[in-house]
Order: sequence, then C-alpha cells, then structure tokens
Amino acid sequence: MRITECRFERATVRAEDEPKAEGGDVVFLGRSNVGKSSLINRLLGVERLARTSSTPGRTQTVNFYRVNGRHFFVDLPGYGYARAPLAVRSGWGPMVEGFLTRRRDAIATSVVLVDARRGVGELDRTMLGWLVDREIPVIVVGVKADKLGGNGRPAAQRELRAQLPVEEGGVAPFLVSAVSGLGIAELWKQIDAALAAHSKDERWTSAS
Ligand SMILES: Nc1nc2c(ncn2[C@@H]2O[C@H](COP(=O)(O)OP(=O)(O)O)[C@@H](O)[C@H]2O)c(=O)[nH]1
Ligand SMILES: [Mg+2]
Repeated sequence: MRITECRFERATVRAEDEPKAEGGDVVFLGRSNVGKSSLINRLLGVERLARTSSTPGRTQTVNFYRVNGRHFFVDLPGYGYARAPLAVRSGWGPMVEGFLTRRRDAIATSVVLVDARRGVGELDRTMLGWLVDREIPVIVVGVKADKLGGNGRPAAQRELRAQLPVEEGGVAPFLVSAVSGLGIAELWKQIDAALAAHSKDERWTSAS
C-alpha cells in the first residue's frame, strides 16, 4: 500500500467510543515496550505519529490511526508489565479480549511482536491462542533485530520458526527492525496480502 494519508484518529477506553470499521483493521499486539508504536511509525513513515516511550506500561488506551482514509492501524495496550498498577494489569485482559471479540470480523490481520532476542514468552502464547480461537490471521515478527549481530539474526529467526510452526497458508515469523528498516518491506507485503484477502472475505463483506 502506498501511504497517501495517515493520522491519529482517537484513543479509546470504552467500546462505544471506537470508530466504526471501514476498510479492514490491522492490529498490533505485544508486550509493553516491545516496540509496537515504533513499528507503526516506521510502517507509516511518520516519525512520531504513535507515541513511543522507554517507560513500559504507558499505553492503556486503544489507539486508532486512520490510514489512506479507510483502514485503521490499531495500537493495543501492551501486556506483561509487572510494575503496572493492579487495576491496569487486571483490566488489560478484558479490554483486549473484548476488543478482539467485538472487532473480529473487521480485523484483516493482527501483527504480534516478540523481541527477536527473547523469543516467544508465555504471555505471547496466550495472546496467540486468543487470536487463533477467533480465527484472526496472525503475522508474528521478531522485533529489534538491529540489536542482534549479523550472525545472530538467522539463528534468531530459525528459533522463532521452531517455536511457532505455522499452519498451511500461514506466514512464517520473520525479523524486523523499526530502527534499521530490516523486514519492513516484507511486513508491508504480508499486510497488503491480508488486506486484499480480507476485502474478499464474506464474513466481512456481508456484514458491511
Ligand atoms: N534498537 C531498537 N529499539 C527499538 C526498536 N523499536 C522500538 N525500540 C525502542 O524500544 C522502546 C519501546 O518502544 P515503543 O515503540 O514505545 O514500544 P511499545 O510499548 O510496544 O509501543 C523505545 O525506547 C524504542 O526506541 C527497534 O527496532 N530497534
Ligand atoms: Mg506504545
């Protein structure tokens, strides 16, 4: 997709405030601080559209970015930040599960970020389980690949692929970096393919 226009649409806490889905959503999920906001900025080619932070646990809202008029890129609250207040930690599950359930038919694909150096954690697996249960397509990317040496990258990618065998037709995990741009063209290719498939999906076309 060539980006002609993108802007921050709104940040929501309640379902009633979410914008109506139009041309298919792309949702970003991963631990706090894994690099969701940075990856969105890199994909959209805008330096500070999504607010990034070196302090984890900050994004507790669902942030919608409108892309080319009709798509939403959605930056969801991160998980796994142990020092977040209890109310925030216990509110996360219902908030994200509720979002995925309500919006399931509108989601063209999810992008699940795991740190390329740490691999897939328990919370990532829980997250992936929710997505599979709802039949939401998943693209797993190993992020911050620039932090790995040239030798470390193939090994990290192999490790991710061993941890997450993909089903027929699924996308094998691959590495990306919001800093160096590694893997960004590949990620766009996968997002474009998911958006194209979604636009033909009956579940969606009959609902809208
Ligand atoms: N080296 C490196 N640092 C990154 C990358 N992506 C994000 N970061 C850093 O990781 C921290 C968290 O990033 P952020 O996008 O706010 O994470 P979020 O909480 O998942 O939205 C920030 O300090 C970023 O600068 C990357 O690809 N490479
Ligand atoms: Mg963020």
